[in-house]
Amino acid sequence: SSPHLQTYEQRAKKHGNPAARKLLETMERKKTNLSVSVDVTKKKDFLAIIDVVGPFVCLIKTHIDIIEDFDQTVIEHLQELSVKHDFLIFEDRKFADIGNTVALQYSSGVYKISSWAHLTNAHAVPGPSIITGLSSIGLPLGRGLILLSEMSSKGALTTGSYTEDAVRMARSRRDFVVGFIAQKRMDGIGAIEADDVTEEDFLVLAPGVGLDSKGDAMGQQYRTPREVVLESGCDVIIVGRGIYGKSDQLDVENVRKQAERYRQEGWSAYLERVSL
Ligand code: BMP
Repeated sequence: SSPHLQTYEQRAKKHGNPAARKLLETMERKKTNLSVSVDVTKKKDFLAIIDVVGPFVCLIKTHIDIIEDFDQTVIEHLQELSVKHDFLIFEDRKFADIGNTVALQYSSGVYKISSWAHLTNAHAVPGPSIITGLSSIGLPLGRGLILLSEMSSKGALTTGSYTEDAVRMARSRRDFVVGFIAQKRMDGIGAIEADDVTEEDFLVLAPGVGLDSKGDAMGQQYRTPREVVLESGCDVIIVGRGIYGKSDQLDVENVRKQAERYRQEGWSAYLERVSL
């Protein structure tokens, strides 16, 4: 049956990529398909939010380049928290250049993303060479790549044949590409008869998730965990402001409450889905 009707545990056993396998195992063990996107600019707030939501998530999503007071201790603490709370790390870098450049951006510079992020992502726009470049660094380290095949923002150009071509790119590199940023499952999309799609299991990570708001003033659009997981078959819900609210007024107790609430919503939608 289609991967989204199988349990995360069943899928973990069959997955060929170590980062995807570890993520699926973590989801099953902690009973969570929640990823929190920690988009704040101070390292103190960044680490405080992660310490509070850690018990409720399978994956922490970062934009490491928005932290104003970044230094190497941010990564050290992030890694300590990932062990303490048992979650994986996903740097939402959205690479979008030629293979040689993305290989350097992934491995080098200030952030050395490949040394600490289990997952990172890339736009499909440069074509297959972006996967060649990133995999030359990430594959030996056991990392996984997520391709953006759809975006959550109003008017996104990631539709139709672009989405199909992105899925085709992923299909030809299943050793390294483990899933998509998308709004729905991509099973069989763009496949031609010669493609064997029966063995493919792409994880679908869905941003644009919120319970109390339909969007923001800059084009973001929100759907509920139930819409995303049950109706659209996505595997991981990515929630940012829905959990930490306004970062200049951090209310730690409320952050904990919201993380538990989204975990519960996402997990019950998953349970309903696999029991269909
Ligand atoms: P929020 O829940 O606060 O709207 O945050 C969503 C997060 O997901 C942001 O970090 C954004 O960069 C990311 N994201 C998105 O919203 N839509 C996409 O299509 C792809 C993303 O990575």
